[in-house]
Amino acid sequence: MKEQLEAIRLAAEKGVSAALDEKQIEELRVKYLGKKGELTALLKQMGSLSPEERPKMGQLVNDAKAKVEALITERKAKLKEKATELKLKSETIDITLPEKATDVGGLHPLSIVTNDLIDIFQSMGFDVLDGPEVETDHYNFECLNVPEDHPARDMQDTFYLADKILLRTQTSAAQVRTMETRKPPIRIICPGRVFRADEVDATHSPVFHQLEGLVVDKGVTMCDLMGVLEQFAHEIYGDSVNVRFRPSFFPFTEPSVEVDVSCTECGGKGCRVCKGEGWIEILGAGMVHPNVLRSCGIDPDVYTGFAFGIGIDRITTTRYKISDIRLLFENDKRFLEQF
Ligand code: 2U9
Repeated sequence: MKEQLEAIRLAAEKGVSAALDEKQIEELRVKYLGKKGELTALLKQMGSLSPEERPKMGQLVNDAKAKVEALITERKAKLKEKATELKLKSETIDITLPEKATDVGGLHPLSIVTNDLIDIFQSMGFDVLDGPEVETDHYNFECLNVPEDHPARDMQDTFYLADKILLRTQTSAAQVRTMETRKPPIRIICPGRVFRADEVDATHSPVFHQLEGLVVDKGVTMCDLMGVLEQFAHEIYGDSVNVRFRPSFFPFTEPSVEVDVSCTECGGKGCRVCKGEGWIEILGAGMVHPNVLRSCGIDPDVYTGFAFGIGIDRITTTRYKISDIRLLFENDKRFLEQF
């Protein structure tokens, strides 16, 4: 039995030190130490030994079991360490590798143009302000001298949300709110989204963008209006364009003008872009109507002012030769990536 024990112990030690993974180790543990294992079987044969030999042999088998057990534990730990080492090696990050290319976003063309307009007016000393998109009839129409029966108030033209609550049709409402709280001198611009119930086509959208400006002080004249807007036109279209002022009408300004620049495409000769006119309209403006100043608590006998409104979408489409305004609102990456 002693030789048998020695043979089993040697075979177990050989097997354990040759095992390559935890699965093989487990198989060996079952083979030698399990319930039906070879060493356990030896213990079961003890009954056939003499009472003197039994404790000696029992001790030898138990020693062999303990030794094999210890070998298995040691080999298991070693294999685990090796596996961890391999795993760490395979998971090492090579920080010298170039990073994966990612898509970098850019500014929307409307934002580019809005920022340019803001820069121009800020350099002339204008403050930039914001206002609510949901407005009241009072600020959007009444204070701006737009009478009750004016077509602009029609449900067809204005998005009403409730009685006398609407989506602003112009950013002037924000400027009225400013005039109520700030006293002259006032020099402000208000860029933002405005809403009109227009049918959608290549040149009309129910959501569009305006930048309106307002100057109020003692002694402000039409000459100030013309100087500021001529300077603006030259900054945005270049010094070579001609600027002209045409009489017009708006309820909130008197007198009112529309401002044109000589066609940037043909230089004024007449082409497809300017529809043969030689001129392109860029904005509307005028001296603030005395009724508007009065409704904002400013005495029109003491103060005068001028105001202007620029369609940002139109400046954007002409600058980038965009043939359809809808492209500005569709968020098609193929379009946006060009700016
Ligand atoms: C106050 C008083 C008056 C702002 C003005 C215009 C003329 C104008 C259009 C330009 C293109 C609207 O987006 S558009 O269709 N705007 O022609 N806007 S004067 O007048 C004001 C502003 C604020 C307190």
